[in-house]
Amino acid sequence: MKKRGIHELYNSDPVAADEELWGRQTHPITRRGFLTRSSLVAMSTAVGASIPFAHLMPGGLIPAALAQSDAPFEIPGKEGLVILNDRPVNAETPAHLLDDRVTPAKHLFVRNNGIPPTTTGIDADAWTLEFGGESVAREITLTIAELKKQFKHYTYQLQLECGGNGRSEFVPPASGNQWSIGAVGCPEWTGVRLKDVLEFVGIKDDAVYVAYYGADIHASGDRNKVPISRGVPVEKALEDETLIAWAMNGEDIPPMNGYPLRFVCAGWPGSVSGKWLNKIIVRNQVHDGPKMTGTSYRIPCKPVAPGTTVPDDEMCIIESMPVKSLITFPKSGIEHADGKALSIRGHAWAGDLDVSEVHVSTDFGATWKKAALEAPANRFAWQHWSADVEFPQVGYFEIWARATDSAGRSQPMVLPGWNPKGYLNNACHRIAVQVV
Ligand SMILES: Nc1nc2c(c(=O)[nH]1)N[C@H]1C(S)=C(S)[C@@H](COP(=O)(O)O)O[C@H]1N2
Ligand SMILES: [Mo]
Repeated sequence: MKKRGIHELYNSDPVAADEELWGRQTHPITRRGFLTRSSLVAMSTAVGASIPFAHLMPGGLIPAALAQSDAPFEIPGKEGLVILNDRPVNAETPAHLLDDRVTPAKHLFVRNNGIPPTTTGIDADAWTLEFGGESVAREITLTIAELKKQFKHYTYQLQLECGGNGRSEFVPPASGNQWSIGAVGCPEWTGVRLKDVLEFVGIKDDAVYVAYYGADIHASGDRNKVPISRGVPVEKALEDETLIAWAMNGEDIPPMNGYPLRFVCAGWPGSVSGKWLNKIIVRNQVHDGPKMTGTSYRIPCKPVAPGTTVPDDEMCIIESMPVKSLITFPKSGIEHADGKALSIRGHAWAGDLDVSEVHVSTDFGATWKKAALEAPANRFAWQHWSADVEFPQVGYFEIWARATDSAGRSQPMVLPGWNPKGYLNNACHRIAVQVV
């Protein structure tokens, strides 16, 4: 059986795939919970090689060679991204296409909650940004041309990660786009500091929150509803790196990523970075716009057992994203010649914090080797890491990467705390390597 065939089968219908591939076995193998002693032979067959470190593999682990998908999808200008949903459009980036130090426009994921506005042919300089809310001193409107003229420009490399990145791993499953690992990117953004603009507009002493509205339309088509309007506490909003941006990587922001203007507030869930930005409000209370309440971008304040129904007043808004890393080279599933070291690399990031260390393992986490780690280009930029690894013999191996943040917290090897909507999965990324 060809590996490709298994990929396709599993991507289209995991249950049917399990039946077709393993139906005649006494102990059927499910995609979630792959490994039991009895399935070892079947698993080796499926990955096309023996697995020398099989005895170290945690029970229930699906080999990365089978768990990952790179089925092609085309959005103009976003070639190679994997579609998760087309209404609204959501597409993630396979890890190996995130190898660039600065994420190119074509490889930045797309996460839409509603219908994007049509912006082709508009006069971007005339696009307006309105200021309002109970705690704003002056209700004024500025055009992009005025923003560009009146305030100092800043360029920062800022990481953007959807709070639901990694959702597909949760058991019981969480509804929503089944992101695997690619709802993240780190382009360079150019714009003005929100704090400079808010200093000009003026905020009242009772201000506690700053929130955005965008020009996209609710998925139902109802113009009285907005798809999403989120915000952050004033202190986070006023950080140096919080931008009102009109450019990404020195060019117009791509249409699907918020052209002509977006809010960029790095380190927190991507949902706080409003696209097609047309209004900023300063609030005297925690913002209560769509996707601020209930189970949206909120997690149980205290850990709960998987599947628990959590009362509303025991849910807390997600703030800084947890430490995480990606292996961006090589691509999962490569063949590597026995006896030679393999140079691997990737990025790591840690929400509001820095990454202090990255370790890699080739034996399912039994032993770890420290990787070389670079400083970030600026605060909130992901950090590049690299390492050389060796394999003791031919066979199926996995490379795992684990980052540690400046507060000493590391990525878990297994799924972290369950929550109703499947946020904040920062489990280690892993790739498959066939040593031949
Ligand atoms: N106006 C608007 N802003 C938005 C969204 C949206 O649907 N509409 N999605 C948010 C979410 S959930 C994420 S993760 C990021 C995704 O940004 P990207 O599509 O540029 O990658 O945008 C955020 N900003
Ligand atoms: Mo998101």
